[in-house]
Amino acid sequence: MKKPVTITITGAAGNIGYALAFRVASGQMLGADQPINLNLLEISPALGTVSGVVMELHDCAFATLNRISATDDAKIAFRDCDYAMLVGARPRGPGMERKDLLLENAKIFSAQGKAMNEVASRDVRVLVVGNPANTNSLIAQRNAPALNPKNFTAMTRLDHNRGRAQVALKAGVAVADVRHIIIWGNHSGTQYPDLHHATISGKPALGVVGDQWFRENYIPTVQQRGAAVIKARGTSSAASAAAAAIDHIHDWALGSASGDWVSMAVPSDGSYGIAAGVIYSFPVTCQNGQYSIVQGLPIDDFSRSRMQATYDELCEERDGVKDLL
Ligand code: NAX
Repeated sequence: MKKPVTITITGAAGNIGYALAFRVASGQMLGADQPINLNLLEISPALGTVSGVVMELHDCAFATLNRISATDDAKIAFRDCDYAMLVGARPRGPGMERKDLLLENAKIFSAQGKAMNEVASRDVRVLVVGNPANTNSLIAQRNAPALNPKNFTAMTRLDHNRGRAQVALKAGVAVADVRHIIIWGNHSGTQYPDLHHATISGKPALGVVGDQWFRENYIPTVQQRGAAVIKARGTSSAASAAAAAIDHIHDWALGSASGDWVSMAVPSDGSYGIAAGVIYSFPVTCQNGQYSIVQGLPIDDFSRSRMQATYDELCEERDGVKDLL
């Protein structure tokens, strides 16, 4: 058996946390031969609920679950943590402006960044799911100067998976036939789901689905999918978000599928004219526990303007929390 890895999930009593913890504990993320120490972090009022999640995790008797703990103390939850899945965040309350939401969450992610800086594994890999995910990831990163800045990422894999499925549905093919989807930029309504490089069974996807459908249906459908799920279900995406979080860490740790790429929001290295340091979603491939931004894709004027709009929004978000960076 391998040495156990420690995974911290924040917001474990919430909707996504409940869908995520069991799949992580059962080995679906890092493999059936990888023992897991699971640390669940919640706020004090949710400790009762999370103790029920711990009971159920024990009751599953997963062979991969080595040890489990739940706490409201970040320094306990992140101790020696190898993977941090930061799901817990403050939801937008009635009358709350986007700016207030940004600031409330900024406090959470700066505190968690500081705690990881002190106690997490020096090689910890961080996935931020809680919104606004890209900016929360930036805040955590800037508050953890002793850790590798490249290891702070945010989740756009749900958008990527949504985009892939929409193309498969439109073309009447299996999801596996659809490759090279890209989500550029922010996990928000400005994200740019790009089909210019996508293929369906090896042929250019735009030739199959058409440029008009791409611009008028596909882009808004992927951008607004979260709102559509809330409207239909009365509550936000949970199982699909958990599945995407598992895909993100699985591929980062164990490698992405050959002959394809995935979307991850990662600190820019200046690729595609995006200023270095901005946590921006790019197409990436993963190998040996490292991701690399796919280089050299041609970008036309339409794509460039969409990529710029989502970049501008990220810069605005960053300016709104600059005191915490
Ligand atoms: P819930 O409100 O059901 O759960 C959030 C949980 O986080 C609660 O149990 C709460 O007590 C806990 N929490 C709050 N502050 C915390 C802190 N400081 N430390 C630890 N735990 C804390 O929300 P849920 O539906 O699970 O969504 C979680 C987050 O994911 C939200 O911010 C949501 O907007 C975001 N999403 C991000 C997505 C993405 O693709 N990046 C998609 C799905 C989702 O909308």
